[in-house]
Amino acid sequence: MVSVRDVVYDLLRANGMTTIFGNPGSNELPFLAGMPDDFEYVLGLHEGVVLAMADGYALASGKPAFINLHAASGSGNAMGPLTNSVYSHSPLVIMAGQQVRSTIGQEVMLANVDAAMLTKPLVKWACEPACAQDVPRSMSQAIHLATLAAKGPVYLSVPYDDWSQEAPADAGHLLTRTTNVAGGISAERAADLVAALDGARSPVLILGPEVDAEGANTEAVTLAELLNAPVWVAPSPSRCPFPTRHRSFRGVLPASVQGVTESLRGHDLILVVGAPVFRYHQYVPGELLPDGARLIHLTSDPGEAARAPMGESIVGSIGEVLSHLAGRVSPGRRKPLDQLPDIVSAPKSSGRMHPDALFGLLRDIAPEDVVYVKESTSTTTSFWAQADLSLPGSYFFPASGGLGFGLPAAVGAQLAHPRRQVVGLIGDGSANYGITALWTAARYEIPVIIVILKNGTYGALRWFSKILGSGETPGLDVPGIDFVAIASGYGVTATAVQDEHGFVEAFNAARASGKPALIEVETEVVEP
Ligand code: TZD
Ligand code: CA
Repeated sequence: MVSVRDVVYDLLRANGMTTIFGNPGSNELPFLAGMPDDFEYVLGLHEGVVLAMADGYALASGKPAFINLHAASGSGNAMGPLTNSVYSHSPLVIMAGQQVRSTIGQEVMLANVDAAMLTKPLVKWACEPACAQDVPRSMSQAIHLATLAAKGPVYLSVPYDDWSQEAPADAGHLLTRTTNVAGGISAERAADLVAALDGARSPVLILGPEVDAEGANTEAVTLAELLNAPVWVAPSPSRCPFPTRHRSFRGVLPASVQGVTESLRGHDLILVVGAPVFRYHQYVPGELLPDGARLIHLTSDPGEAARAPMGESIVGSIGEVLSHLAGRVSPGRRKPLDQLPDIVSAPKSSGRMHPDALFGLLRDIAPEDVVYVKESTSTTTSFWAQADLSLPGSYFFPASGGLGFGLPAAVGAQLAHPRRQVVGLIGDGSANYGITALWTAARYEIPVIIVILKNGTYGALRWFSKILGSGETPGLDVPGIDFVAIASGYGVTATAVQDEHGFVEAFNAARASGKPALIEVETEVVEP
């Protein structure tokens, strides 16, 4: 007999999802017991960490990730980090174990009451299959829906007595299914777009995370060079879509209405690619667009297109549209932009290290293909001023601003990238939301390097309270956390360093060890 469980393992295998990120409970045991040998189970000690590790893995690998959580309580623990996965369009298939079908209505212990409602505001789709025989097809639906543009997390609740049931005779069809979006652009619309770009006096490109997710960075460079146009990264970026030392690169747009409009003043055509229009943060009202500017928006996400407050949106495949434009826009219509000035590093200090100095040092000593996962919220300006990122997939940041992503996502990204060094740049506040990922890194010998920027405070909130004019606020300082002791407790080698020399030594030792490591650095408080 072929069971429902057999077919679901076959389906996961057929879709390349042989790593299971999870934290088990009684409802999940019948699925997990006797897991096939070609599967790997990665245990996380808290479901928020499980989810964020899987997210880092999915983002870094570009493949869907499978997550197994325990009932409602495990799912609830995962929902904080899940807010990020929605906006990073992470293809996550979350499966939660459910009590025996016939007992859910009685609300027995660990029944997930109204399971499909639980994660609904966040996921693309949530379902508890109507019967055991529909579990394989529902799992297939979950995988395809998570990976079709716009990608995103989905949620499936499966009663544990379903696993041993006989699978439907025709379930084999599911194993060879494929789904694709034919997301090109019509010839007519493409011609309009090329004409608009060719005819613009002063076009500007605003690039978002989807450009990097699609690996369309090279096409974006070609387009920027043909147009001789400046390039900004869209506000609140979760990825880096463009080489940061390219002469077109202008940095990250401020995350306020007024900040965006001021930065774009003088341009007559604003082309936004692969980002929402726009993901503002601080509320500084103003004109949505500079006078006389036309905004055209390319995205694969109908939701992003529909909710934008201005502009003309085109929904389609970013990669295809960008490569189409890069092959057709006329070169040499505007004069080349000036070369960028050299990066100015912060002067060496004897006390706490300035974040500029730390990021400048990393730029010089980290390998060229380093992957940064960053969750230190007050150091954004410092980071972008110092960064020299040129390869796709080099930078990840929590896409909804929900802390608890960074440290575990760095572990997940390192698992996905055996050949690239992943470095987590994590604030002494943020680290605590996902700290147990250190244990997973140690347990599975995942050689990630976690750098803790220890400034003793919730730096970004100090700055925010200034913006809001809200005055002195309780609960903003986090002094006295000993991350070296915590990391040692979880089995990760850790060092506190005092200066640049100490940092270089610790970083090189971590790299040579092939094991996870944590480096704690006392840093100056700066503003985002
Ligand atoms: N809780 C969660 C889950 N997400 C949040 N974004 C916050 C609380 C609020 N918050 C921010 O938005 S930034 C921040 C908090 C607490 C401070 C983070 O401190 P840090 O980084 O030490 O990690 P900086 O560089 O000192 O700001
Ligand atoms: Ca801090």
